[in-house]
Amino acid sequence: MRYETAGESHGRALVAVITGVPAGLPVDLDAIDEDLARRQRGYGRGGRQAIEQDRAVALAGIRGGRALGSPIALTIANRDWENWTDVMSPGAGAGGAEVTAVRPGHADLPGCLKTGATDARDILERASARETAARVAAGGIAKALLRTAGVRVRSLVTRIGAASMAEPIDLGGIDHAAVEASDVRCPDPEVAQRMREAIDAARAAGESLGGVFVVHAEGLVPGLGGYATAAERLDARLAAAISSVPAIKGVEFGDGFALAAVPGSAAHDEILYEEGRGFVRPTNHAGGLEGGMTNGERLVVRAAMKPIPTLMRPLRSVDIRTREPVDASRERSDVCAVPAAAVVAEAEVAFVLADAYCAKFGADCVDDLSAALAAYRERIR
Ligand code: EPS
Repeated sequence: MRYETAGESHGRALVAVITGVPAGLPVDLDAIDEDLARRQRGYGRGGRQAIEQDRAVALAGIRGGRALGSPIALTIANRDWENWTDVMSPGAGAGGAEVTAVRPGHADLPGCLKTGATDARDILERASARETAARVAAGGIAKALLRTAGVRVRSLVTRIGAASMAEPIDLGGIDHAAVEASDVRCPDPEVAQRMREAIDAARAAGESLGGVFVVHAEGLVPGLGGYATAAERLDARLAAAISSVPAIKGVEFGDGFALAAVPGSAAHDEILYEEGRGFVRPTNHAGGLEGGMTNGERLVVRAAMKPIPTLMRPLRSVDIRTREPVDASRERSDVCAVPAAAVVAEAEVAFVLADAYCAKFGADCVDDLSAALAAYRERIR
């Protein structure tokens, strides 16, 4: 399974094209819309989310609630387009709302240098995290496939700025309903309140805030991915997918960087065998990944998001045209989008996992995939 997106933040619409989806896969567009709504939520979001009510419209590849096996095309309208037609219309003569005071931390400067643009709007319209709505829609197709395989991908936010949950976090004991009900995706009400206060303080100071989220997946069979070639290694593919989410600066699996400080006996997960359950591990330091493959335990991926680069109290910059010092440009933006990024990362993780299921069990027909998966489960008991 592969996806590609198109669309500018204030253009007419976003588009996602997903290929390699097994024929017959049940696709619930309402579930995709719910994920789009989850991405829009979050304490600390800016004015744009009040304008948009993201919904996926299927243009191709789905018939009667099932994938045809042909490329799936999904589109999400930008309601804000109505306010930007003079600036963003593809027709000759459109323009204005130019940005030359490039923002530190955004794609503005390297994007202009790379492409020769002298208006950072040509860059930022695409580099905007608005594009991640299309990724969430694409990830919805992956989640549909994972549902048939008994896999559930979830996320929570563990840190916003200085407000953090106590470690270690028991992912098996997480109240998922509390995460979904929380506007910061944090199940601990006391920490969630401190997160909100941190966001309020950042907003008042013209600042922005980053944080940490965890994406985890249950129900995975062992042996997804591969040890034999670099391209098959699932941790490498997951790291690439999550790092591709705007503003992600760090990714770790399981105990991650903390494993560097402990001896081997405290780092690895002993192997036990239980009749009926098969191979089990009393611990999960590895985060469900060994040798570039799933090992059947919960997949645990943690990522760090930097603070959003658009600051109402701007940093020093240079005008891209005059090379004169200026304050960086200010645009409507979010103060904190960590809860949204967690939902986007769910989609990215789901896509990598769904692709790994297709690679191992077949991508032509969903019933063949299910039969191959059942046979595999039986063999490895
Ligand atoms: C976003 C939409 C954008 C921003 C934000 C995320 O909409 P607008 O630019 O119209 O306010 O709110 O984008 C960024 C943080 C960014 O760096 O570009 C969204 O839908 O997620």
